[in-house]
Parts: sequence; C-alpha cells; structure tokens
Amino acid sequence: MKERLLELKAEALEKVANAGGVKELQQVKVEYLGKKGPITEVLRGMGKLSAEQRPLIGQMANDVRSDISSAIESKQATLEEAALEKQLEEEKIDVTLPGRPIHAGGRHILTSILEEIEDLFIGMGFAVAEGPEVEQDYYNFEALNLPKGHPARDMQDSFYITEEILMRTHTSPVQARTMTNNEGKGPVKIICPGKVYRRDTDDATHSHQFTQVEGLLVDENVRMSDLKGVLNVFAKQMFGEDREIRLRPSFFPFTEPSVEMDISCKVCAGEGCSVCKGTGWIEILGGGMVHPNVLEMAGYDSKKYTGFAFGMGAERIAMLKYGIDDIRHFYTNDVRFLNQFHKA
Ligand code: 2U9
Repeated sequence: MKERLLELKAEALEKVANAGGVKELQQVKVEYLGKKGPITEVLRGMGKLSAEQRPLIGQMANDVRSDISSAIESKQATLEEAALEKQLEEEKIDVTLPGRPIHAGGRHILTSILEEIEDLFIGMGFAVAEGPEVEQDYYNFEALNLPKGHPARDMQDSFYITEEILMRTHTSPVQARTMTNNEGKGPVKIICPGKVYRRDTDDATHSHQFTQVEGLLVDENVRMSDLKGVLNVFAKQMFGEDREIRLRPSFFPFTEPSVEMDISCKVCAGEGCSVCKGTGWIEILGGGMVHPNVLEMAGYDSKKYTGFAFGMGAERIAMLKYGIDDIRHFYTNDVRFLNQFHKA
C-alpha cells in the first residue's frame, strides 16, 4: 500500500507538472483527489490492515493527498499568472499614440451670414420679426399693392397651394402683418429674415427657394436719405469701409420711388473688370419709400407717416462677400464647401 501511494504521488505530480492549462489541471485533480480516485480506493482498503499499520498508512495517504493538492494549487497559480501575462501582452494599449481627430461640425455659412446681417441691423436699432412661409395671397400680394391681375405678379411666378394660399415669394408679408397688427399705429423698425419660394429653374444664380432679409422703417418724417444712410452703414460694415455705394432708380410695386443699390467693385476698385462686368459696380439690393397704398392698407395715415423698405438675398450677399460662384453650393452641403467657412 505504501508503494502504491508513493507510485500514485509520483504519477500525479508528474501530470501536474506537465499540465499545460487550468482545464487539464482540473482533470488531474478530479482523477487523483476525487471521490472515485485511486487514493480514496487505497483508504477504503485500509480495513484489511493491522492496527499498527492503519494509522501509518492513513497518515501517509493524507500526506500524499495534501502534497498533490498543494502541487495543484501552486501549478494553478503559475498557470493563471501566465494566462494574465498573455492577456495583458495581447491587449496592450499604447497610450502614447496620438488620439483620433474629432470632426466637429460648425455653423452653415448661410446661418453665419444671416446672423451677421441681423447683428448689424440690431446694432442700428432694428428688431427681428418672423412670419409664416405658407402665406395668404392677401399678405403676400394684395397688401403690398399687387392686386389680383397686377402684371408684376407674373414677375414672381409662385407656388400656390390653393387659390388663396401660397408659399411666400418674399418676406414682405411679415412687414405687412406687423404694420396691420400694430394697434397704436406707431413707428415700426424691423428686419425680416427667412426662406422664400419662387417658381424658378435652378441654376448658378437662381434657386426656387432662397433666403431674404428685408427691412422696414415707418415713422414720421422718414426720408430717402435715411434709407441711404442705413444702407451705407450696412454696405461698409458687411463689405469693408473702403466700399462706396450708389443708388439707381428702379421700380417695385410696393415702394415709390424705388431704387437699386450697387457697391463699388472690390476687385477693380471701380475701374471695371470681369467681376463687375466692366461697370465698376455690383448690384446688391433693392429698396425705396413705402408706397402710400401699402401704408394705408395696413391702417396707417400716409399723410402723417412715411417709411422706407429694402430687400436683399442673403445668398447673394454671401456669394459677393466670399466669391462663391454658384448658389446651389448653399443647399448641396458638400463638406469641402462648408468647411471653408468654419472659424477654427
Ligand atoms: C413692405 C413695404 C415694402 C421690400 C423691398 C426690394 C425692394 C427688393 C429684392 C432684392 C433681391 C428681392 O431677394 S431679392 O430678389 N427686393 O429689391 N424689397 S423694396 O419692400 C417692402 C416690403 C414690405 C410692407
């Protein structure tokens, strides 16, 4: 029995030493120390031994068990340590590697230019007013001195939803609504930014949807020179102090007299080049004195009140300021275009 126990011990320790993994080690444990293992079997046969032999063999069997058990434990610790080492090696992170860049978005150029225009007029005391894009024929045309059948309605081919409802063709209905709803019929000083819709065929300079900023100042004794002063400040702040403006006579049904405003060409400083088509001037907006009919229709006494109004396309302003050659860039959202206008 003694020999058998020593033999089992040697056998088990060899298997423990050769175990390549924790699983294999567990098998050795079950095989030698389990209830059905050979050592248990030896202990079961101890009944046949003499009274002197029994405690000796019992002690020996326990020693063998405990030797195998501690060999397994220490082997298990070695194997686990090796497994951890391997895992750490495989999952190694190089914290000195540079981080991946974060591609942060930014303001759309059209949003930036609108905010710039708004800030500029807010600085001159204007309030910002907004209104619906789906508008009544009355506010879009009638209230602006464009009755049904007026030839100028053809100038602005429109998206009609019903006979009386359309997508607004300009932001002027916002001013018409503001004046109409102004209970005390006192002064009005607003700018109206927003999307407008026209049945145009899209090309480099036309879009069926674009963005306008219109302005309106109504008060007593408002004169054309006030319009010129405000627009001069706008032009110089937006395009540079060295730019000159000029007003040319024009026609709009809602203003009388009406003007168009040019700024001196930055490229040739008025000499004439391809950008200004040889004229030295570039058209940027229209305006004029609010037509008495428009004032009266909104409930204002046109003998007491006068006003000026103006309108511009925000895309056109951005195109001139940044040399953008196609209005469609604003809507196709190619990041190579958009990223050029992000401030760091
Ligand atoms: C009211 C009275 C008058 C707004 C005006 C213009 C002249 C004008 C164009 C510029 C380029 C439209 O975007 S564009 O195509 N606009 O030239 N707009 S006067 O006049 C008004 C508005 C509201 C109650």
